[in-house]
Amino acid sequence: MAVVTGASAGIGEAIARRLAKEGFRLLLGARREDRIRNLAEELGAEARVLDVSDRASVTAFCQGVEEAQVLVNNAGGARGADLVVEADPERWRWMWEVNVLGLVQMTRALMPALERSGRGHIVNISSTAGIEVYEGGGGYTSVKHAVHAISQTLRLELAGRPIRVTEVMPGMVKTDFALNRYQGDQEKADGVYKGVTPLTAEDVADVVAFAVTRPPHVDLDQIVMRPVQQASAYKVVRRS
Ligand code: NJP
Repeated sequence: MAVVTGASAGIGEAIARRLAKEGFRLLLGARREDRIRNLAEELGAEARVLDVSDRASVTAFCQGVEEAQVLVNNAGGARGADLVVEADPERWRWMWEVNVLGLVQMTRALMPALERSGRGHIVNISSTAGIEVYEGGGGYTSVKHAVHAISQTLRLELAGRPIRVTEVMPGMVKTDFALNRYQGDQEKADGVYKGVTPLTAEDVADVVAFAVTRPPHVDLDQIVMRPVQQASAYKVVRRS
């Protein structure tokens, strides 16, 4: 079985669709119940409401999961683009609770099930923001740097056990990510992708599918992927 968090939209939804095609049984989680239920019905999967930042919700979600081969920690995102000296603590708290503590809580809760599968695989969807910084990105880059550090630490701590850890680090992907980051400001969100052919959620799902279908002795540690027009957070060559 594969468990996907944040499967109600964007990259998580695309991963769910792709892993279903690869033949995985799926357990899908997110807060928007109608969306995950519809998707689960379409894919013949199971859906449960999940707020990764809420310990009780994580416990309830993972209840009864005896065996899981794959856990995709995808739930996450950015809120705002505050300068560090103007950081809004509520926005930063949201980013830390979902991207970092949510990932840790899910990983901890499913560890016995991953181990029982005999070939567990944790896939953390982090970001190029986990290895780069930019002005106004302090909140988001710090949480994804934390995901980067945790992924590497996990790999050390799990060495010798049958569990792989893959960190997928995408650059710009066209989803609701920017719209959510800028609290529904469509113009601002559109500006992020202006003049660029961004990655699609399916591009990321493709890479996740590749990683989880390698033979069990092969661990793809880190996969960095970007649109060709985005050489770094700083260097995006836009069509005029
Ligand atoms: O974003 P979006 P993406 N508990 O906003 C869920 C990373 N990334 O698909 O709960 C459980 O369309 C939310 O579901 P819901 C990014 O940091 C992206 O682009 O129903 N789930 C929805 O399904 C993130 O880690 C880009 O609202 C929660 C999903 O998360 C991952 O890719 C670039 C939740 C967000 O879907 C997927 O983001 C990059 C909670 N508490 C990394 N809170 C990019 N798009 O450019 C949210 O480098 N969700």
